[in-house]
Amino acid sequence: MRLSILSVGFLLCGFCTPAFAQSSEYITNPSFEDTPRQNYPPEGWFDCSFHNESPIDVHGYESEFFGVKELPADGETFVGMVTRDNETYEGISTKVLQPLLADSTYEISIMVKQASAYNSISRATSRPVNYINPTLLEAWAGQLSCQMNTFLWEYKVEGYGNWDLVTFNLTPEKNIRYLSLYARHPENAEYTNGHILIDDLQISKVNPVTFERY
Ligand SMILES: [Ca+2]
Repeated sequence: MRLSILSVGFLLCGFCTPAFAQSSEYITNPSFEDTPRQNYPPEGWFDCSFHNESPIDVHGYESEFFGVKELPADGETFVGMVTRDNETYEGISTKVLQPLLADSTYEISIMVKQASAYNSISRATSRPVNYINPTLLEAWAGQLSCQMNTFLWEYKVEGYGNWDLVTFNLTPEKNIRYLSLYARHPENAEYTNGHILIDDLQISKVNPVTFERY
């Protein structure tokens, strides 16, 4: 009888939304885990896309949305965000579980890459194109979701390759309650069709170095 209950439980879970979204000390679902699907942010994240434009996508290895067939850097799924030739771009935002405190220092890392293909329709020409142009990943802080109040850092992704581990230290001037990640057009460039894939966001507090006096 016990085996039967376990079997039923296992079968039922096959139809459930995967409960693999995990939390870190600061971020809900830092690995962007969810059921692969188009136009929907992963659990714990808000979509920051433009009105009348499609939201971001959650990709898995088997989903192949827009021709993307990449292995996750962590877990089962990752996020894809695009820039477009009509000047729009995509982003996601989350409320940090505990504020990143002013005058404290945090180490933040994230895995970033481009796929070899991200096939969609040009908004400018209505023709199929590969959204493969260089793209910036930008991080912003705000007091509300998707707010771009304080620019934190950026990283340029250019061309197909392996996952890049991007690490930087952040010392906020004000407490940060919302963290937002955007795909943006490179500065001084035309408004091009590009994309970035992101996975495995990590935030840890850097303890100040103390010196003992003898
Ligand atoms: Ca992941």
